[in-house]
Amino acid sequence: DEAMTTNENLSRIIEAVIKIDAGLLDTMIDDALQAGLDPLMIINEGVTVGLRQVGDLFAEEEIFLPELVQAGRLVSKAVEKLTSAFSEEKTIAKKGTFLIATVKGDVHDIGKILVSLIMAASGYDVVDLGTDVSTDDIVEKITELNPQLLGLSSLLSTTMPAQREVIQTLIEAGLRDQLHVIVGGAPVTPRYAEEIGADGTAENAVAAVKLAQRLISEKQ
Ligand code: B1M
Repeated sequence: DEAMTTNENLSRIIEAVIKIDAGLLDTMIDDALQAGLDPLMIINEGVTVGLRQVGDLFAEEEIFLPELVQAGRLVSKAVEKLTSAFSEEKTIAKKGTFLIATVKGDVHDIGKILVSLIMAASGYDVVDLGTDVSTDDIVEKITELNPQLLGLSSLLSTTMPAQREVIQTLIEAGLRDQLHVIVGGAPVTPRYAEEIGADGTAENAVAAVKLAQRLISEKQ
């Protein structure tokens, strides 16, 4: 049964991530690709599900920081491998510039990289400023590049206020109206996005592309 095979492949991948076993994960990903699973499905329903469970184990103190770091590296590598096909995709008509950063104080970047890759594959010129980026650096880049879209990623409840700070600073600088701001990251909710004056949030990379499309096509 086809569905059975897909689920089995995905649960083996999840298991390999939880075990933080690089060799096993590599084999399981190859098996899944061989079975015809879509790389994006492997990322969304396999490796990142496993990583979230690793995060839960960390929160429950079942594992500690070294394991969390290892799991992060393992998944970064897997995502890199699974998305290498995207960057080889043919260039399509450019839709605009998307500036993205993980906010000040926050070094989580796996989600941001995924969003960047999918946005780039969808025709946006992506400028990724990296992680732990100060509000001043973000605003400076906006002045320099004049992007249509700004993406702010935050994975920590302690760094979410930096998303608000960036938007406030843009308002004060008179720059807010010239671009759309998308905020994201696991703790970000639609309600929070609205509260801080963002144009929206997306729960994953594909949803981010859809949101960007909608914002760009709305009359500005
Ligand atoms: Co950290 N960490 N971590 N961590 N870590 C979390 C976020 C945590 C929830 C784990 C937990 O305790 N359960 C917790 C935060 C608790 C909280 O604030 N509420 C936490 C903590 C506490 C910490 C440290 C403080 C631990 C410590 O040092 N004691 C520390 C902080 C470091 C810092 O930033 N200053 C820390 C460090 C790390 C590592 C470096 C070890 C590593 C990151 C490696 C890396 O990124 N290169 C790490 C990891 C791996 C995680 C978990 C396990 C996984 C995050 C991840 O990559 N997920 C995470 C647990 C969790 O999220 N439940 C956790 C996969 C990724 C694809 O999903 O990032 O959510 P995500 O991105 C998604 C969507 O959110 C969305 O699309 C993406 C793709 O689907 N999205 C956007 C993301 N950005 C978007 C932007 C958009 C739109 C959509 O538009 C702009």
